[in-house]
Amino acid sequence: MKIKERYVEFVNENILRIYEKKNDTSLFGLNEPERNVTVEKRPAVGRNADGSICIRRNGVTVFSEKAVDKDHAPEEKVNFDIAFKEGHKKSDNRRSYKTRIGIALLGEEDKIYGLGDKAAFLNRRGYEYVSKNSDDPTQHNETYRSLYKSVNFIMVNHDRTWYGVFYPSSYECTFDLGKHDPDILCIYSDKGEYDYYLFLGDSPLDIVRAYYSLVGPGIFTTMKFMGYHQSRWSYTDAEAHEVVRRHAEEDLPLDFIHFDIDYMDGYRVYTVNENYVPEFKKTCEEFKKQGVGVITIIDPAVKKDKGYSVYEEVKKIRGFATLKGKEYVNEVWPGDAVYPDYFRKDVRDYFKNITKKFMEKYGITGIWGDMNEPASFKGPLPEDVEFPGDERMILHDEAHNLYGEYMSRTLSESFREENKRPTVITRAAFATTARYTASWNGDNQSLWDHLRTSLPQVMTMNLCGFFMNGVDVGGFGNDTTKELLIRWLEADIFMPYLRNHSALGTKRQEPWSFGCETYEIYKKFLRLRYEFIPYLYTLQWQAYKYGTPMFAPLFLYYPGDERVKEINDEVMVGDRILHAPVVDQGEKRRVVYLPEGRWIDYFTGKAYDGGRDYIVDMPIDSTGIFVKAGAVIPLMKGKTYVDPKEINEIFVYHAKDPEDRGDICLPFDLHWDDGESLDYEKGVYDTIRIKVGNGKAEIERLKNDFGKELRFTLL
Ligand code: MIG
Repeated sequence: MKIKERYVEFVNENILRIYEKKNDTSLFGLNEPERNVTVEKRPAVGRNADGSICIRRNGVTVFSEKAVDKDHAPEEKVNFDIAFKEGHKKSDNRRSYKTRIGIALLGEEDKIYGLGDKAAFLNRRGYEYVSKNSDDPTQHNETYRSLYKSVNFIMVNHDRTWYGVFYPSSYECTFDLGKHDPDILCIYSDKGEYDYYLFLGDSPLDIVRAYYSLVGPGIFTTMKFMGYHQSRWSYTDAEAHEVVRRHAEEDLPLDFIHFDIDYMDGYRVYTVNENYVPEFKKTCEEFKKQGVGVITIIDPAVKKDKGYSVYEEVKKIRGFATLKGKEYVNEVWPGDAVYPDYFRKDVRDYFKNITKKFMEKYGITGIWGDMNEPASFKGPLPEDVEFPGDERMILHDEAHNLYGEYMSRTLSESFREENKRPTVITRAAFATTARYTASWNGDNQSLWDHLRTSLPQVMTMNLCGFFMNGVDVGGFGNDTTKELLIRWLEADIFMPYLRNHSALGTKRQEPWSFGCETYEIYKKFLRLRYEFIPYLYTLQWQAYKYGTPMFAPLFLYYPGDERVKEINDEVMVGDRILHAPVVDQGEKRRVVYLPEGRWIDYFTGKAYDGGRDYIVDMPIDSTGIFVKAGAVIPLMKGKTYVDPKEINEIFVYHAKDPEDRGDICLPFDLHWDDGESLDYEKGVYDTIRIKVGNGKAEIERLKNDFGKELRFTLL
């Protein structure tokens, strides 16, 4: 097959751009990483017989394109119908794709990771996915092709070699990961160009970081945000008070309570229904005094309603999307609704300002952005709905996957302007969206399957630069059970964003919903979470700063170990904690694989030799936390909410190996700052190296620009 002119551009020694015609990336702006490539360090670029590109590194072929013809194209078939109500149409027309990028899968054992929030396992080989943000609430599983986020980044492992590919287009595209031909991975698009980034490196961490240098940096949230969030669709004022009261009475940690759509007046965004939440301002103030922040949901679509100020004011600046020049109307929660054109600066400014005013008026701490795929109850928005952005007309087909990003960006600006870190959460996202917001993975269900899925899903989001991500603990849809709720909290206890949330009409799943035993176990684990906050906060810092995932698959740290490449139910929390929770109903023990080295059971102190499987007992009130022998971990104690001003003492846990007399120590560099402002961007923070020697904690201040005084006590 004849191949058109194809260019290879070296961005640096780890990043190449291969293209026939470049995609227009102006709407999401990728970074320009430093161009430092020297001739000696360049990988060798060759051409296959058909003219396609292949790459050799250190004398080994690590990457090879493979031309694919038109007939290779998969069928567009959508496997749901339950969701018709929310406007998801079936379309099963066969399409021919303008762009077909083919990449050879060099071995039968090659693994493919990535693609953001897609369910349900780490390795996606053999499946097909579509990047088109969707809010379809049908049960998310491994054959489910589109979810809320379009993160066009994959990472491929062949033997000991790794590479990554990013497809930089916001138009719909399809990833056929060896479904139609087991030896070929294909990226198809009708409107995107033949253009992709290729990431090379010696390890998966190199690849992940190279990708992050292009799309990052991700959000760095407040320390408080890493506390526990309790939510439900939709708390009334009285219910919210009950939640806060019970948490306070029992010293059960809590940092945020969420108000879902019913707090609004007729689902009009930026209004409050005084019947549902009377004296909302007073409520927010009272909660704040108890250390609990309020997060309110905001949907993008605005009720089409004469006299409603948001509608009228945005209309005045012609700030809503149009179709053939006329205001485009679809339906969402408030009934007839219109879509803000966040692609325009004046519209963003308007929403930035009302967000600020709204939060100030009531004392709201954060905003939870939902329905920003954007969702539409009366069928999808036509591809030619117009967002007349600032510089050019943007049609919905290009805007769709970026809509959540532009909304999140708007919301986050409301915080940044006041030197505050954004407390913003989004459902929909594109590859670059983590720059502005934390995220959650939408409407899972109270199913054991979805508990299991939560781990690879959040690990994968972390590989893709979305560190501050989480799922609805306990499951959103359907009824949870006592055992499922307990195991879910245990399993997700180190998730960067930790929120219990459930849907209208489902069994309640607050910590006390299943009686005493559940309550006690819940308490034990929430307290454990809070103990680890100094550690988790530092991991978030390392993630933000260096692109190192904080919630990672084992292969990231042990890429040479074949055994770990498909472990979906164990997580590395940083480089030194391995968490292996029970994720199956009725299980009281589980197989735990520990990679090379020595590992210490956090609860019992028992030491294990790595490189093999163990069967470990885990009754209902326990989970498997294993710490690398010698590792130091900074903890805090006795806190039921996170206020960095009130943290004065760090407790130092040292994973002492009972068989080690030499006092092996793996130091830890604690990150500390004010926990809430953007001053860290100006270098106002501390880096404190913690070591253990002579039976006590030894401290070395590597950087002291914040100058926090902390006591360090060895446990
Ligand atoms: O169409 O606001 O994913 O967390 O509770 C459903 C109500 C709308 C979907 C979100 C969910 C939220 C719910 N929302």
